[in-house]
Amino acid sequence: MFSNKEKFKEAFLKKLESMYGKSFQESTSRDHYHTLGNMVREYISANWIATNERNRAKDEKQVYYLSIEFLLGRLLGSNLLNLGIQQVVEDGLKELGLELSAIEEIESDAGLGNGGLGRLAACFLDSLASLDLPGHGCGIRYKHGLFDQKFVDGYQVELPEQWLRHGNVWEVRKPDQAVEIHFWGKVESYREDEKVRFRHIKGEAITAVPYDMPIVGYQTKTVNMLRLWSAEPAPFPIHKNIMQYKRETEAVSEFLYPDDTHDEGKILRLKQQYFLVAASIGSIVRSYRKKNGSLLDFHKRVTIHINDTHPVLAIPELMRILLDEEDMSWELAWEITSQTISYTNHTTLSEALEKWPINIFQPLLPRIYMIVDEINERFCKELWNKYPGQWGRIENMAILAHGLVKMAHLAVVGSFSVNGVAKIHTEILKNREMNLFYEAFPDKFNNKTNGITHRRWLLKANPHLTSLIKDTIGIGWMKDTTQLRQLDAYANDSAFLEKLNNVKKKRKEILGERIRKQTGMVIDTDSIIDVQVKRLHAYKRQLLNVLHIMYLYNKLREDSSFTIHPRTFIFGAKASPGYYYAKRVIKLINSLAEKVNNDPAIKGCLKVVFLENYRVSLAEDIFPAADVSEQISTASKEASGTGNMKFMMNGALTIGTLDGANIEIKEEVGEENMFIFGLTAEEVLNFYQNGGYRSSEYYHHDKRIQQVLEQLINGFFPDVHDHFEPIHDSLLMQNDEYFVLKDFSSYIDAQGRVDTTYKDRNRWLTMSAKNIAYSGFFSSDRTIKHYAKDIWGLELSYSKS
Ligand code: 26V
Repeated sequence: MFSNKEKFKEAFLKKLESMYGKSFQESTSRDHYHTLGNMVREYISANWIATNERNRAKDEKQVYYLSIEFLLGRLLGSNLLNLGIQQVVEDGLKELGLELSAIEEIESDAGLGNGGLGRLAACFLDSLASLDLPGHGCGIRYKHGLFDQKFVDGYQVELPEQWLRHGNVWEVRKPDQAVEIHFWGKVESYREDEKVRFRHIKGEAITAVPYDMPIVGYQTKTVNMLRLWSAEPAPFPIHKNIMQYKRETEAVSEFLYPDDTHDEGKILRLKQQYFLVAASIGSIVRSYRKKNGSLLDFHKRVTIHINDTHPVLAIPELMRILLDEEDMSWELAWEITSQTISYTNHTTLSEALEKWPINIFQPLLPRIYMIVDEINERFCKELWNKYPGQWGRIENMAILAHGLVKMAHLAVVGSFSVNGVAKIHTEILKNREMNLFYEAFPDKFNNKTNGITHRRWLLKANPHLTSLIKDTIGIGWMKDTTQLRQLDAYANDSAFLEKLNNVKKKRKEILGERIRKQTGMVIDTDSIIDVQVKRLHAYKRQLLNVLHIMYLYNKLREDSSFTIHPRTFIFGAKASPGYYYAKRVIKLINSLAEKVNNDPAIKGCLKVVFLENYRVSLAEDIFPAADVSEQISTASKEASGTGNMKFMMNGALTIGTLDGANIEIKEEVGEENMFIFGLTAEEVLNFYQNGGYRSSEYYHHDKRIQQVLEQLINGFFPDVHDHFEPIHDSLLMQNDEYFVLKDFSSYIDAQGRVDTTYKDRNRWLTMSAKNIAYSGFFSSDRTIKHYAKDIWGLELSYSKS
């Protein structure tokens, strides 16, 4: 049906009629979307079945990527692209008077993630399938993804997200493969065959129903699986009020937690974590048993990868199955479990490390707690033998301590591999945050620098740049992004640079049009488009960006000799609903926009745009249009960042600190092709360790700082009274934890270099070309090949390693 446009048109019209019983004339865009979506899913199904059969028949190791988040975005466009039928569909629809891009717009984003961690999981799935690797996702089918963000008078308001309102064409519900999960209750011991055994009784059961989504590889026949679990009431008698039971059960997969949450210890969150783990492992073990019988070689044929600590209960859950259901000895069960699990850490921020109070954990998961307790007991004994008498060390490494279950400790102890997500992050893990564990188990630790799928973030998001690259160096880079380096030969070729300039201009116009439709604002597409898009968090320092804009505004008003190339500052960011500080920064950005955008005195040289509801589909229009990529975290705090890679691949130049993967960007493209500023991670960590930073000194010695800080509290923003006082105070009274004032001056200098460089169009374009040329390293294909080879022990059979 997709072999040529005539066949496609015919099949499309037939499908439309059979699905809706309507004529083409009467049909709506939504009908078109659902028709096309269903056709594509059916088209995928033959390869999906074949991949499943191959996996069942062959003795190949399977990887399961367990993640509490998968931030997929829209799937129609990426599926068409990966299947290689985009053009046929586009042409066929055109002849019917329909625009494919308009139909794609109907799809809701699958926004089952907060940010970097969830989007990384989605990029990894794309790479796994595209590299023909047997790797599957396991997650939760949240009824509501991350909240929708609205601004009301410049303040963030959260609305429930509704991605399933019109159904989901990509999923297949499999009620016959449901798994039962037990919470609460108690553990009973009994004797059988001279052994003490345990059973979990009087628990409350809930049913986990899988919804499977196909993950299509690019130009391959592989179709992997993303299995998302939905919580439903179990079909048997219960002692509780039935309405209450139904409500409580369904609540488990109702909402994605807006992570960065400061509301710790929420029992529902722990329920979600065990729900994901028990359902996933239950179904993995079931299909493994069906194929292999015994679980003795489980670790040789299965790897379960845990994306951060949220799925860490995979460790005690697998132990439970091996001990209680398979009747294995502790030693054997532990050998198999710890050789099955691998773990990625995504942050060193101490407030983000998960710890659960035992008094919440134990009653909810009594058998799992017993097992964790025993893991801890044995681990502490092992440490005692290794480090006799070193109580302090053992206390700091224990899994259970001070009434808490420390999830990261459990993850390190129960896995065979621990990896960080960029070089510097892994070094900080090894030498600081997890140093004691590194000393005890140095061989477990390794680095896997993050990547992004160039298919979504370049081929799909930026077809204009894609065709320029194709016209220039051919198509080899599409399967092997390191070949983008061939573009370096064109970095001084004026004909190429002119085309690159035209592409950027075109993409700015597309973004400009979207901004006009969404906000009514008109942006200058000849201005420098300077973008910071990411979650709002103090360590990411959106505030540094804001204070710099305030400085520019003041300078432009006060110093008539000061000129800059016009700049449009674009922000996109959601703040966690309970993160009041971050919400004040949102209001500050909106207040600043109001002020700057309505002041004729600055003659259109500055504009500030804060786009509502930043999400994957919006991001796809933002990255291609950007000139400047803001990556300005306090050094040492951003584990990797992945937006930085998307900007680079689309030819934006980075202004950033030496943090996360910015460091590897620098290694690839060279410091001369970016704008580095600020404290290094080592300097930051030294300040934290030894003190010596006094933010007030920077205030007193720098008039520019004095002025912008005063403006936060002196009525400069007339509508807010004292709303920004906590921001002001965090910088002065609380000694500026994130070194905003310390880095302010060097940031202004770096922004000055951005301005000067941009004015030299050829130089800028050369730098932009070089950024694209050296971005190939950041394809998630590279990352996944390294995971496959070094951690998972998969054969890269069809792909080059
Ligand atoms: C969670 C929390 C929770 C408590 C309050 C503070 C806080 C701050 C951050 C987080 C996020 C933790 C996990 C995460 O999303 N990490 C991100 O993972 C990306 C993919 O590896 C990486 O690129 C980002 O640098 C990293 O922040």
